[in-house]
This record gives sequence, C-alpha cells and structure tokens, in this order.
Amino acid sequence: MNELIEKLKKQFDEKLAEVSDENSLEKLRLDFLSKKGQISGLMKELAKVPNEKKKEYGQMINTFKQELTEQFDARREELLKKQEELLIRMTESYDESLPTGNPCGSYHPITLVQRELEDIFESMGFNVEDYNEIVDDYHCFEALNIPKFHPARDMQDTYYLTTPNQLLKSHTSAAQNAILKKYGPALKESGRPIRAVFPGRCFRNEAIDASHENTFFQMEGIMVDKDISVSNLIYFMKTMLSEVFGREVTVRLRPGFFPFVEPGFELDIKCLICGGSGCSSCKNSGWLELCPCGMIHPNVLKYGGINTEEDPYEYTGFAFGLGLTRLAMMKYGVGDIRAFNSGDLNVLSQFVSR
Ligand code: FA5
Repeated sequence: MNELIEKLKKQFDEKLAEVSDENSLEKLRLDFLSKKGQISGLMKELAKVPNEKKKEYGQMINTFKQELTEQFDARREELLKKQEELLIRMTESYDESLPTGNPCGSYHPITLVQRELEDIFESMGFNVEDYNEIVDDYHCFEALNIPKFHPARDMQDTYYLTTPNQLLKSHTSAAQNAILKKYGPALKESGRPIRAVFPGRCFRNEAIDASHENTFFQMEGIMVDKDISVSNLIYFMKTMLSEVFGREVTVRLRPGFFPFVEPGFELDIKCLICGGSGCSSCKNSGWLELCPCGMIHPNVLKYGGINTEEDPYEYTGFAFGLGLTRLAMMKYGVGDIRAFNSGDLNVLSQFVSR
C-alpha cells in the first residue's frame, strides 16, 4: 500500500506542477479526487487487504486524500489570485479615452437629414412611426383612393413579389391607413389630434438619372383633427423647412394632383441660392419644387376609420410626402442622387454625425 501511495503522490505532484488554468485543474481533480478518481481506486484495493491491516491502511488512504486535497485547494487559490491580479492590471492599464486607431464610420447623409426632421417634428408634438417596406396592394393604392386600373398607378410602378398581392412600397403614403387606424381611437375618445411622421425607404421601377433613383427615401406626415385647414399645413411646412435650412423660407402652393388628397398641392420654396431672382439650380424660375401635399381625401379618412359615410367631414387633416433624398441633396449640395447609393466612401465620409 505504501508503494502505491508513493507512486500516486509522485504522479499527482508532477501533474499539479503542470496545472496552468482552471481546465487543467479540473482535469486533475477528476483524475485523482473525484468518485471515479485514483484515490477511490485505492479504497477499492482495501478490500483485498487482510482484515487486521484494513484499519491502518484505511487511515493512511484518508490522510493521503486530505494531503492531496489541501495541495489542490492551495493551487486553486493561487490560480484565482493570479487571475484577479491580471484583471486588475488590465482594468488599470485600459484608458477608454485613448483613440483606438480604428477608423470611425459616419452616418449616411439621409440618416442625418431624417434624424434632424424627426427632432423638429417631435418638438412640434408629432409621433415618429416606422412602417414596412413590403406592403400589399390595398395599403399602397386602394386605401389611398387609387383603385385598380387607376391611371395614377402608372406614376408609381414598383417591384412586385412572387407572393401574390405583395409589393415594395412606392411611397410612404402606404402607411397612412395603418397610422389612421392606430391613432383614430385616441382622437375620438379623448380628442387627441393625430400627428405623426413616418420616414421610409421607397422603391419605383424608374429610369435612373441625376435626380431619380429606383430606391429612395421619403418622409410622410399627417395631422388630423376637427377644423384642420390648409393654413395649418402651410404653418407646419414653413416652420419645418426654416428649421432644416437654418433660415426663414418663403413657400408657395401650386395645384397638384394626387388621388389621396383634395385639394392637392406642390409646395415650392423660394430658391435659397439666388433668393428668387433665378439661377441654374432653380432653372431660372426662382422656385424649387420640394414637397407634394394636400388635405386628406374624405375617402382616405373613411377607409382609415376616422369619418363615417353620414358625416364625411367631421374630421379633416393634411398630409405631405417630403422627398428625403432630394432634401439631402439640396441641404448638402450633392448634385447627383446616385452618389447616395454608390457606397463611395470619398463622398459618404464627408458628412459629420451629430
Ligand atoms: C408621392 O409619392 C406622394 N405619396 C406624396 C404625397 C404625400 C402627396 C401626401 C400628397 C400627400 P411623388 O411621387 O411626387 O408623390 O413623390 C414625392 C417626392 O418623393 C418627390 O417630390 C421627390 O422628392 C421624391 N421622389 C419621387 N420619386 C423619386 C425618385 N425616383 N428618386 C428620388 N426621389 C423621388
């Protein structure tokens, strides 16, 4: 028995000296001190020993096991201490204010303009909403008073999915019905006006040129309450545009046709480059076309659950659909819309994030 214990002790000491981490320590424990380990094996050897020697050998094995356990615990303590010291050294030597040397990305100019607009509208009491890029025919067209085969659909040819009735939204107006249904109950029950903006990516089957992309961004906005009029529309548009351009802007409305508004307008701003006298940016007209808008058509309010057949004018509202990509072009002086989707870092890294 003595020889056996001596042999095991030697093996244990050698392996303990090799232990360098928690995994190897655990392996050692399993090998020697666990129920299936070598010490338990010794206990089994005890069965073969003559009865008069059993007590003596039993005590020897117990003392041996205790010795190994103490050595094991001491090594574990040592390892833990080392780990703690390492952690402290790492924390002490880590200065988070130091530059990492990794190049930082920057926000896309459209993201910057979108966030700026969201802040402006939020400060005027509007909620910011998100909406799907894949929509159905009903939300993109029919709920907007554009029935099947209506010629207005030609202006917004888009990409149709193989799943029946599913398409990529051609304008953010596709969210109007859902927003009206979401906020309608609060309007009726507690008189809280609906004020929401919903930016989003839009898609059109479009010939691409310097001012047209097949993928671009718009920001839609609606306000619905009792007695909302064109004056409210002009006030919010003028306030928003003056904030975006950092100076007072002059706006004008021209008639514009969209089946989901009545009356419908094209909102122009007096050219900020020439002040209205005429230049190449405004094609010598003195005005820049910026944002289609209008008073929400009674049918759209009806489909959205706001008004009834009996009283189609109980609530009124305005809607606008700002071309975010075009606004970003104007704000940052980008002459070609294709720069935005180009992925060219020489262009995109010039924009400073807030
Ligand atoms: C619409 O999309 C209407 N839904 C807007 C609207 C909303 C009208 C609410 C009334 C009430 P339009 O197709 O004109 O309208 O597009 C609106 C803006 O999106 C344009 O003024 C333009 O700035 C931008 N836009 C349209 N097509 C493209 C395109 N292919 N590439 C880049 N921007 C585009």
